[in-house]
Amino acid sequence: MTKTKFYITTPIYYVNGAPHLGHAYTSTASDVLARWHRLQGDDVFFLTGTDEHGQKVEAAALAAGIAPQAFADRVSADFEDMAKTMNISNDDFIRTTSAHHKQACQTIWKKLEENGFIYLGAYEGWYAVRDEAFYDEAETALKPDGTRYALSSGAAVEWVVEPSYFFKLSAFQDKLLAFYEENPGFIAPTAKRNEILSFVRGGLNDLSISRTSFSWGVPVPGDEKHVMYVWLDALVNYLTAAGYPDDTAERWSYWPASLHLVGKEIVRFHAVYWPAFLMGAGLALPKKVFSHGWWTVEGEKMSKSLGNFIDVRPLVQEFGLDQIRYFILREVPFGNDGDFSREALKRRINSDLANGIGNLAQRTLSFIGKNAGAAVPPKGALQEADEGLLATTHALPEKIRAAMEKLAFHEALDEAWRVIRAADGYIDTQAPWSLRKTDTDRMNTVLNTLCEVLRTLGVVLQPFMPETMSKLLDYLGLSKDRSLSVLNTPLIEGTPLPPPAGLFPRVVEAA
Ligand code: ME8
Repeated sequence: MTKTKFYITTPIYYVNGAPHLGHAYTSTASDVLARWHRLQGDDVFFLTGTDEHGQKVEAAALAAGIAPQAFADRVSADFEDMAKTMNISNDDFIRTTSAHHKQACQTIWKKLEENGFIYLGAYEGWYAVRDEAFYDEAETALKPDGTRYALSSGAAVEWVVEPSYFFKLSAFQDKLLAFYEENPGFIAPTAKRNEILSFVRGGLNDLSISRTSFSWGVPVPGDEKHVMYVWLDALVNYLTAAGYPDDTAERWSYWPASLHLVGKEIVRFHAVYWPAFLMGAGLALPKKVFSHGWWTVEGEKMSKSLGNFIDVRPLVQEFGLDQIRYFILREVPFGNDGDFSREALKRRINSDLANGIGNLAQRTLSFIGKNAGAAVPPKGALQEADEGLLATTHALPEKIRAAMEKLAFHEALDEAWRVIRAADGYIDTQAPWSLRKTDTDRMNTVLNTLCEVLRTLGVVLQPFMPETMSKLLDYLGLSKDRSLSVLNTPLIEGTPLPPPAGLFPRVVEAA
């Protein structure tokens, strides 16, 4: 049987500044999905990388007094380091300054030109370097000090007049609307879809796709005074990594992408410009663009002026990797905005991880170590309480699958925690510590049931907390096959169990 292909991407991050919580968030969410699909047995290609061209990066390099390429090399390596720290399981890391990517950009440019969708003109209008975006005047406003800014992002805009190539975006309005209609799941969540639909219904202007006032970009083929607009360059990364323009490349079988996961501020680029470019080049369109919300930090927007960008790496050092991964996916319904605070983080670590799954595992496994021969206990006749808990447990993988399908990470975790609470209640009522003195067969059945609960939790939570769940599965004596399908085979009674250690230490408040 051929495996289902699943090609998932993060945005490629600008190398003008250091990686922060927002980048770690998108990458972690994508990672959880990639790992979930692998667990399901899908053939996954997971891509992340860095967006290295454009005016913003050139300006940052200049300010640092370093040549743009050397600057990009340094910051890109820092993004790779962040991915490593967060245990991101990407299959490739693309850099837009690579030779292959340049070739991919120039090929698609020529294709669009050949197909009659590119013409030379002159751009005169507003541009925000911070957003690398062109804005209509109606999308901007004046500040009291007379400077103009983009309403959607707050970024300063400047008046730009320069020769420019244009992409005939206006020719794609009806095609895009028909595509959205036929593929209602293409843009999610629904509120975002509605916003994009109304933007496209309002009419599309042709899009400036080259710049001449700086040179840090991919040269336009045949007219090297121009560099390509950084968003055209950037979006093409998703094709480059799949082998484009070599349609015989093995990677090409992953195209079209299954999912572009992006922050809410860049949906227009992914859900309007990108499908239009692909239609213009005669290429297949991605299946879905999902927009997630933004984090504030301790109630404030992260910004240069406040200097409150959070680097997740020191947090990982302080609180533990899986603790951070869990927190960011549990705290906020995916798609909504949320606030990151140390208090909320500590609360979740203590209540959900240390007192929740950590305590359940420790209670069960240390009890087995001391009182049940440090091996998977044998199961006797099941009673109603066992059957009830096992039914809840065995329903969990499907519930998680359904939640993951709609990227409802918080719901997936909530379902798992329902099982944890049910198991806690079960231990209290079954009281294995009393059974130890009165009925060891029954005690073993209770412990076997708890091992099955822990095994199920350990397997399905691997995508969220890979390191810790791998430890838990080690403590349960599971062999190396830890995909969802192992849950179809019974636990092997008598498997010796190693001495367990605590999974999640409590965070102790400084006095
Ligand atoms: O936009 N909360 O790169 P970028 C949550 N290069 N997520 C956040 C965030 C926050 N406060 N801040 C940033 C670009 N993000 C382009 C993309 S793709 C072809 C080109 C995340 O470095 C979120 O995923 O500005 C957002 O979309 C991304 O970082 C923007 O990263």
